[in-house]
Amino acid sequence: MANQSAAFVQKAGELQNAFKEVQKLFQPDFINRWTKEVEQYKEFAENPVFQVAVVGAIKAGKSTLLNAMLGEELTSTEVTPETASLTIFKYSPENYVKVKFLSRLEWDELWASATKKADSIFAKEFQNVNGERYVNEWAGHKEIEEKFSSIEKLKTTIKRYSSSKSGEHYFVKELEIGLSQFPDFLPREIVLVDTPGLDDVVPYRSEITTHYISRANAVIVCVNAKFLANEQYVTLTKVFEQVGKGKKILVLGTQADTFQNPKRDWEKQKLEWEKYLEDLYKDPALMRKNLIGVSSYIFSLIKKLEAGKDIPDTDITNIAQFAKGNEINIPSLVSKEDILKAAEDGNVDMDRLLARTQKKIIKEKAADLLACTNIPAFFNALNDGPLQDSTVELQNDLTYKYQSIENEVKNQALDVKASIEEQVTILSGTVEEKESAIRQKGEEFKNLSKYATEVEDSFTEMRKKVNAAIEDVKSKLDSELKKVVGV
Ligand SMILES: Nc1nc2c(ncn2[C@@H]2O[C@H](COP(=O)(O)OP(=O)(O)OP(=O)(O)O)[C@@H](O)[C@H]2O)c(=O)[nH]1
Ligand SMILES: [Mg+2]
Repeated sequence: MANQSAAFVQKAGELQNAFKEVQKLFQPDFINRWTKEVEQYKEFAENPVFQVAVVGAIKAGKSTLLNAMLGEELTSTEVTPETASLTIFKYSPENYVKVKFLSRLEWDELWASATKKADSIFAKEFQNVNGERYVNEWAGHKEIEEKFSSIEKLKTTIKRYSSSKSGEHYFVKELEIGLSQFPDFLPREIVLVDTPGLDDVVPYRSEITTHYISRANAVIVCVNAKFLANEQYVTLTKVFEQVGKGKKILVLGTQADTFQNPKRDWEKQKLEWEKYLEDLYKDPALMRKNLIGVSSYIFSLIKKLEAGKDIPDTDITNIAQFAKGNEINIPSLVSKEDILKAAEDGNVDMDRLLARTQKKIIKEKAADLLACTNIPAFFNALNDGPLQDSTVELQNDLTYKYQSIENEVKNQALDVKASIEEQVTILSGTVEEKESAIRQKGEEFKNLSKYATEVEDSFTEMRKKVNAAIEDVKSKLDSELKKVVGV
């Protein structure tokens, strides 16, 4: 991959040099546009990435899923709308956070979009954090980049710029997070992207996600496993329209642990969803493979226990309940020995004792329980599906993007060349030929009464385009023109 990308970086560099040459000869307006486009392409070719977007309605559990994938609580999860900007996670030898802010103009657009409705929640929340006093400092703020050796400090900074409780977060356009500990199961070229809810009350934010989807190489759509209503179906339809290939889309029924009986209820629900998704996937086998009910929250809790970290007793109860629904027995009994031991220590707290006992059993049965969360199945489906040919896809992306730039540049260059050649032919032709060219121009403008002026205009236009290199020919023509058209 590195060699191929270096070759494309070189090609992009060659294009840029060619632009500089053309720029010296003429100043066509498209050159600036192309220079910018090739610059962006070069950045991509220098560091090609395969983008995996996590999208869905607000509160679907997107951030919780990303935390499960990343093995750390990096993104803010809350019961109230939380993710307001694109948050990009990628591998990096050093941990870092890069924050891009909205320009003043973009902030004004967001504000207008957020306060369109008279009783805007956004405006109220903004007032609650005294947002007005942040505007001057943060709208249009220059990009910030900080490096971190400690993951805890990195988390604090992420929270500062992404949590809806902070004033700054309103002005953040994009957060990029570099992680030295990137999940083993993901290729290094992958970037994971957390997105604002597709149904965010602020249209400006939901549009960020809609636009982003078409750029992503793979999309994970999170839909609360309990609710597949018309709204979610519309969302899914939009995602399929934007992405095109069903192979690149995984649909996750999230928070599946909240079913009374997670396994059985999800199986039933899945059959129901399949009726809707069949039309979108157009391939029943692929649909069944890419539609998975997951319990990210439970997965992360068990992983924490496995890593020797503690979790609240209420979460132990949640896991025990989840286990029961999956026919894994975590008894609600405390052994006699434990009670006697606690009595010796003079502290018999039955709830605590039960949690401790259950925690031990959960750890013993961790592998089975993790499998029931379906997160491992989701990782497999991601690797076998959308990520399977990520390197080939990236290579195709590099080639395709380069070719489309090259083609457009070529076409535009050919247009300019043809127009210059035409002018040079006329300029160096005989008087008769010039007369005939003028006559031809005259034909083109025959419906216009001021034809003579138009002919002159068109020659003025030509004169502008023809550069100093043919200056001498032009001056000869000027005098000859005078003879022909008398100006
Ligand atoms: N029980 C359970 N709760 C979950 C699960 N996933 C998410 N939640 C809870 O659902 C709420 C929303 O989760 P988030 O991950 O913040 O959802 P989100 O889609 O990122 O939300 P926004 O960024 O605000 O749009 C939080 O209170 C989570 O703890 C899950 O698998 N099981
Ligand atoms: Mg979120």
